[in-house]
Amino acid sequence: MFNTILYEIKDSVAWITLNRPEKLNSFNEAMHTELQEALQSAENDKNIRAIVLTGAGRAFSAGQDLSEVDNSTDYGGLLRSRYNPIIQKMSEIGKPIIAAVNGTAAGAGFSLALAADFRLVSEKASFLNAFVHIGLVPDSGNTYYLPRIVGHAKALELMVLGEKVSATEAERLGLVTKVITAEDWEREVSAFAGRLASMPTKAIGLMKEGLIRSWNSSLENVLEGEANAQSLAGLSGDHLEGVQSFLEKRKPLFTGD
Ligand code: T3D
Repeated sequence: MFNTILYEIKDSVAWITLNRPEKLNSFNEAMHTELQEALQSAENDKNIRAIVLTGAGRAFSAGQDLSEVDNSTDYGGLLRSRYNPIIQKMSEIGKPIIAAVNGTAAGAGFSLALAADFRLVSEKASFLNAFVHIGLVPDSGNTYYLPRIVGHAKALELMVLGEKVSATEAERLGLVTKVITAEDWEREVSAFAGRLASMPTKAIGLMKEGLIRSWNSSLENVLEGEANAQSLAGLSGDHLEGVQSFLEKRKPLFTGD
């Protein structure tokens, strides 16, 4: 039972909703703990084949709850114990994670969206690297993912200037899988999550792992990693089904096995 998030399972998709709308879904200690538990639960449940992370109300998340910190806060410790395990877990979960960015994503809320595998973005949403405005540096994987998505120069600009980025501009920068209108929001997010949940889950997990590994590896290591991953994917039921359905000229029915 959660107090700061909602956790629902619908049609093989786990929906995690950050639920402190009056505080723009900013992170307090309980929300960190509960998000960690929800992600773990979604990872453990083999019937779940996609995860949607979204926010209640008008924000995705405004990052750290600033009423919970002051000059005596051990920021490094807080990151190591609360934020970093969430970001690490998101990269390790072998299932696609969609950030359904319903509204403002600021500070660590922006970082959280960056750590997802896909970003569906409401036309009303915006991104804000808010850290600089309170004399902090981007954290929670922001300096890892942002330059990899938008390039070094643009990442530095977004970090240093801390200007609000609209959904349209974010799409232009490559931050967005798709911008969705308010009226189509729920239908399109559900359809996209459902589409991912019907795909070969093991192969998607191996793709996530391979992409992360490729950043710090030589070509030789990447080639070896791809060969290992393909050996695993080749043993999956979904591979068998993919080949059979091709030969039988029908649509594949993937089960995640
Ligand atoms: O280890 C560590 O802790 C370091 C880790 C840091 C990670 C971080 O995330 S640092 C960055 C923290 N986040 C921010 O600096 C963003 C602060 N918020 C804003 O800049 C603005 O609220 C927004 C741009 C996100 C939205 O602006 P706007 O005008 O739409 O809304 P608002 O009026 O500012 O906020 C609405 C309410 O939410 C308001 O409360 P009230 O007055 O109605 O009672 C506001 O105080 C509250 N709120 C918004 N953000 C936070 C927050 N309360 C606590 N913490 C927040 N981050």
